[in-house]
Amino acid sequence: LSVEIVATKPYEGQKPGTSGLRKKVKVFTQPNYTENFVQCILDANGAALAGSTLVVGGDGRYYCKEAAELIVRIAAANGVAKLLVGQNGILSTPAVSSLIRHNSALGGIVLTASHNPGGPENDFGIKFNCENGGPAPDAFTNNIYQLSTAIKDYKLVRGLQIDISKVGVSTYDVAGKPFVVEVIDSVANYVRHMEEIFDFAKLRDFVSGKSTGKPLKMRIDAMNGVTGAYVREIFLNRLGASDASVVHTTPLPDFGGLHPDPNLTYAKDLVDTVAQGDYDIGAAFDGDGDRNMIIGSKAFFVTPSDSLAVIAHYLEAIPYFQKNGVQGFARSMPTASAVDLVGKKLGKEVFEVPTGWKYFGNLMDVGRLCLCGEESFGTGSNHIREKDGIWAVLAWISVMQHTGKSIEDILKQHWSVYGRNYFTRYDYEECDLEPCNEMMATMEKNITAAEFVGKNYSSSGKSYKVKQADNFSYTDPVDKSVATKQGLRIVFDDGSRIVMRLSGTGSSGATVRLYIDSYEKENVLGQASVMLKPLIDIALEISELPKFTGRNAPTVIT
Ligand code: VG1
Ligand code: CO
Repeated sequence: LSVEIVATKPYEGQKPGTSGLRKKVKVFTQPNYTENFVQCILDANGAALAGSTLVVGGDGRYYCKEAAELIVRIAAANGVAKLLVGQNGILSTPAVSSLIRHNSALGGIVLTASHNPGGPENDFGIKFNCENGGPAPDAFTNNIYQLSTAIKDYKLVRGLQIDISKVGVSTYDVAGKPFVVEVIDSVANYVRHMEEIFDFAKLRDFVSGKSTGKPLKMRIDAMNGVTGAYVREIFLNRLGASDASVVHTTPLPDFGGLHPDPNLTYAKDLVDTVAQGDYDIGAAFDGDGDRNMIIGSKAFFVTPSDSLAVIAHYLEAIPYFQKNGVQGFARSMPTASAVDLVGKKLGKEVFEVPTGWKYFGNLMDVGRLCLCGEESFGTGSNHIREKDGIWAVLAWISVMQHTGKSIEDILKQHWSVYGRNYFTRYDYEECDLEPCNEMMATMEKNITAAEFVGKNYSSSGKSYKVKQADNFSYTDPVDKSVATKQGLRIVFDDGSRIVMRLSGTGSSGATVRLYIDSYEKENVLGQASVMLKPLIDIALEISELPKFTGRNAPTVIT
């Protein structure tokens, strides 16, 4: 087979966001659009690319298969020695991360727009993960973007025929050199990895009811995303849960019209079902399987910030940590600081990084971080370099088994020890970009003015005094790289916080995210929406959000 050089022209806007490049399918299917971006990803690897192994797979959304086949032809032409491709192009994001690490691959190309809706009219995405299994850091993605603005041609082995629907190894001769494509079972490696981390025998006895006399009643909703295949193998086949425990387990190109974003709005079906039934635990994942939502009996909601703190508290219940020890913890800046309190009590380092999993990788690589999370339903550990939805559910079932308590009781006990961080996030989706930029600029100017610190704000009988305000910037403790403008942040005297930033994962317009975090030592059993109302009103006043966006209510509350 021979290599063809195809002339092309740059497209504007091939700039990866918080987690890869995400655009409408119609954008990706323009002539050479995907080809350009893939070529730039490969070029960004420089000399390391020749003779390397790469992992390729995605969440099964519309255009995944076509893109995977295209990547095979472009990678072959660029001197890559071997590709590991998920069967039918299917691999969850955590599975890709695990595969990269287990195969000492140079990296992986993940085909997903994560929690964004799929289908011909909706979103597609491409993300590159590096050698450590984690999302490419800023310097790397900036390089991809720079290359995309100047690309003149890409390489292609047009005649390479590949059938990714069948597991097996194919070897090709590309310009005199062997090129290997191994189509792999999408779930086998990941399931093995989970079995190394958790005590599956113990969990099986717990789930089936052998050790308690009563089967654990669960409802696991894969929302027609990629986790379906993994969920069936792990919860049904390995842990012996009943068939009715899992739903929506067929990955579909348009997610069957569902919006696989595990939160109280988009996973409403799960929440309603668990609220009405006699379930012990409910869980849902996003399209690519890195996010998770955990709810207890009667749909008792566990905020992701609390979930992280509870898992941190009980890490000793998980064999992986018994064996490897417990290093530090971390959370993204907008995430409520519940885990900080656990870290303090256990004498562990706690890091606060910008939004996006790529910022956790370095700390894990040098052995300072073993557990981290984000308020956006992301939880994970140093077993891989991505957040991991199924891992989080297995961690929670381990905690339930270990304590013998219900999810609600676990939380209530946690709050009685540590106090409670009430937290909410308001999303204003698909706003016009210009007024949002103006709003952020105005607010930044106001909150960084000298007289802002010390100011008092009151609402509904509660008063808050500004202690600190800035646009968050972060210096990576390991490689000293600096990330600036990571979100506007107002911290009050009592530790309560208002955070505001624009999303970096949308495919059109602007999404404003407003995060509210308020700590209470004693008053831990209140209702979050009531407790946070005064601070929300203050945030809307300071930001003048209704004026700039024309919105009087958020599109999603989590
Ligand atoms: C969002 C979340 C962020 C998460 C990112 C990727 O980013 O807020 O915490 O890391 O999505 O998650 P943004 O820039 O839209 O706020 V995933 O599951 O979509 O890869
Ligand atoms: Co995701």
